[in-house]
Amino acid sequence: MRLLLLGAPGSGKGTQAVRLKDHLQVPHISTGDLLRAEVAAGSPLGLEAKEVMARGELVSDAILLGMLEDRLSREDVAGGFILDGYPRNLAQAAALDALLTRIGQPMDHAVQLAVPVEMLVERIAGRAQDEGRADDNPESVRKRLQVYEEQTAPVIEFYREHGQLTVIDGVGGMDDVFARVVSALQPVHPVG
Ligand code: B4P
Repeated sequence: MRLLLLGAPGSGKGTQAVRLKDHLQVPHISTGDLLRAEVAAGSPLGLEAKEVMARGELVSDAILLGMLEDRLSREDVAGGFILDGYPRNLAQAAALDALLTRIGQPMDHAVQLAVPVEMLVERIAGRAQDEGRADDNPESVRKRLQVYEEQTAPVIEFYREHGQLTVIDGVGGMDDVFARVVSALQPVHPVG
């Protein structure tokens, strides 16, 4: 299965993707994790991305597409994958569409985790205390939410217009949200 997870920062994409990867037995591709690995390795790409991420802005589309093409060319995605964190703007959505068409692996599901903004802020503040991620400070969080509204929210409409979108209530315990996503992925059997 090829699954796209959409949602604002703090909506639980990364959290659910880790559970879904075990359930579906497919790799989890998080562009945030790929970028953080480059930053940790101190690669030229990581050095370029580090400040941009800390400010809560988007890293360049060209870098992201190159990284994604590279990751999707690996053998372990032959049986499917969970993509989390990409696309984050309409240009990335169009690039992903073209890439998946070219490699003959169209997306099966696009799932949005819907969470009110006050709860997003609360969750990220919790993670800031637990993990101390560089972009979880209040100023970057404000910027990330603004970038989400301006650039990523239109991506949700892109998948809605393509008839691929399922919206899931992302409020509740992690197990409850997981159960909702899994049930949305079940094939619908016509009655009668
Ligand atoms: P990401 O790593 O994607 O970070 P994120 O949007 O904050 O989501 P994440 O998946 O980590 O958090 P989650 O909601 O699971 O991106 C970071 C940065 O990388 C971006 O700002 C950008 O600079 C760059 N980047 C990444 N992709 C890019 C792209 N395509 N183009 C350009 N730049 C890109 O969880 C948040 C917290 O909520 C956790 O602490 C979790 O424990 C908690 N939580 C989750 N579910 C919960 C629940 N049900 N109840 C209570 N708490 C919950």
